[in-house]
Amino acid sequence: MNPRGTRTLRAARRFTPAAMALATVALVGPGTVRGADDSPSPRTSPIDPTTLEERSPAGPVIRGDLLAADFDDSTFPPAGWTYAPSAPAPHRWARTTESWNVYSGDGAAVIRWTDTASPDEWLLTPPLDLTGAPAGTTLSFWYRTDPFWFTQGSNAFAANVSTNGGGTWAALFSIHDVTETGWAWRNVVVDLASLLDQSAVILRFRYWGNSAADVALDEIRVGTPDVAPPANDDCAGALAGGFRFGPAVATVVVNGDTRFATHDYTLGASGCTGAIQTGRDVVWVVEVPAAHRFSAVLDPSGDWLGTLFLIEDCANPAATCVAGDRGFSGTATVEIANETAATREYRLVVTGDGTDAGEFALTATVEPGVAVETLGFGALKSMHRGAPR
Ligand SMILES: [Ca+2]
Ligand SMILES: [Ca+2]
Repeated sequence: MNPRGTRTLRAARRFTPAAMALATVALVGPGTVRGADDSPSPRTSPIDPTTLEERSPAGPVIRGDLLAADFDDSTFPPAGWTYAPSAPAPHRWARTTESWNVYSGDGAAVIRWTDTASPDEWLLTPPLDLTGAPAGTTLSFWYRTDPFWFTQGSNAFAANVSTNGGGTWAALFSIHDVTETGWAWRNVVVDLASLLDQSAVILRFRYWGNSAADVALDEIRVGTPDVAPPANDDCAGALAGGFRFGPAVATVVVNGDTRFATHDYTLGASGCTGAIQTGRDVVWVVEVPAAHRFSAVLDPSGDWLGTLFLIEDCANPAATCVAGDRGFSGTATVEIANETAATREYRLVVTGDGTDAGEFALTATVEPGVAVETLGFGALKSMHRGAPR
């Protein structure tokens, strides 16, 4: 519980000869990845998302009814925005289409670190009239960097607000407040309640200082949350709301939608779907009686890759995932046989490959049918009694 001490320790390590050698390697460019915990991360965005990608829990989807900048169009800065670069390219905000620097869509804004120039780059939104905007009006954006490189000197990445035409700025977000956990996409969500009487609100995305790291910026929205998350947005909601398959023998078809869910459960790179799950997710409780099996088929509607997996512990999905499927064939299927003499309980998580999300139909089946030779005596007894009601 001493972040500053941790940073100091890591900074000190960074200047040992061995660490410097690693740093030199790390700066070579594409293909470099972060090493063990004690070695420094690269300052340039690692390009291998299967090795490093992680995303902060996504908040609710914010509609861009007052402002939406996705950098998907080739115009930069976006129409109505203001940007006067102070540093030479590429150490200034610019549009990128590099997949690892794009959170969603076709493009994002990116700025490259430097130790020779002294960038102080202000990317400014058009003035926004927030008078009359509803309660709950929120700024949301995604950025990707390693906060470690902003923990020394006067380097910073920040979001600020001005209500007097840029005369003075107040803080909305600072990278200095972010826990140092390496390269990742992170979501910033700021309630703008204190600004709803202001008619000319300018937001600033500022990068300054040298010897920091690259920052990518995407999906900037000002508006209200779109739709409330579904009741089974997480394990607690699934349990409380009775979103449940089993223990009764049955085949059930339910419809769902992950687009307005939050992202709660991540498998990590070695997850049992064979991919990293970074999408919004919804959950069902699964009870499988002794000597029964459970299967589920996810059928996404529309153009998204649905993924589902079964976990035993919501607090530790990666370590307790017992079945998963990425769903490249259109549908995704999981199956588990309970070969024990007791009812087993799982959580079924429906999510998307990468950050995909959408509507879906889910067919879930609880049925008897574990091969007899694998059963213990208790399970056999349970089978003869039939399925619990
Ligand atoms: Ca984008
Ligand atoms: Ca969720």
